[in-house]
Amino acid sequence: MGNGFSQQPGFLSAVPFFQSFHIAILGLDSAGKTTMLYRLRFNEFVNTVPTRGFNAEKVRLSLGSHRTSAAFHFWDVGGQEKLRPLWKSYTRGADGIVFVVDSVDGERMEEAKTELHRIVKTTENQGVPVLVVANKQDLRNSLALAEIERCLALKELGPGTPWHLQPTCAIIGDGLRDGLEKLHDMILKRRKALRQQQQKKKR
Ligand SMILES: Nc1nc2c(ncn2[C@@H]2O[C@H](COP(=O)(O)OP(=O)(O)O)[C@@H](O)[C@H]2O)c(=O)[nH]1
Ligand SMILES: [Mg+2]
Repeated sequence: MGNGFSQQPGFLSAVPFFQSFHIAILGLDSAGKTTMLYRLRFNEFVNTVPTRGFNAEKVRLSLGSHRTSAAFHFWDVGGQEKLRPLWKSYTRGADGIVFVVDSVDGERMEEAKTELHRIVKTTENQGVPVLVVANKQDLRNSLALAEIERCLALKELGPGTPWHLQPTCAIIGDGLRDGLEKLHDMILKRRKALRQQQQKKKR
């Protein structure tokens, strides 16, 4: 007899589609990752201390043109050099990566570029969308977006990795929501493409 659901696709499509995403927040130490996480979680500025391990928070956000409610599980991982080998374990199975850079730290832009490209090229991360966050844009001496795009060689991430560069100020939250909207879009597009690929294989 079955439960009849299969004959009633209209019923199922009326149930709001619940989305859940696993997002790894990476970047050099002091870029503003933890400040961003707490701004998203508590909607206020939280004074941070350097992250030794990781912070994890679940944040529910309404995104997209349909204002679909989605649960974001953020993993904010310490960015000090000795912690970077751990990044791989947090990006395993991630739907998206947020890579935060300090827009004032021109000296370490090259180092940020190396880490970004390394993590994106890890086999398990192939095709995972990346939101590159140019943080601390409130500071007078912050680098311009075009300059950051060039320093990080974003165009070289290859056609296989969707990315978006978002200017932000994590202490007041400017740009964070717009950035997440973009990341959400990129993740949904990728999921759709993967589904279509699987269907093709089945045929
Ligand atoms: N001016 C400014 N300072 C920021 C911003 N975001 C973070 N900070 C400061 O940068 C420092 C490092 O931030 P934190 O979140 O601990 O960096 P993390 O190591 O990447 O987690 C802290 O003193 C923050 O208050 C920002 O957008 N603008
Ligand atoms: Mg931190």
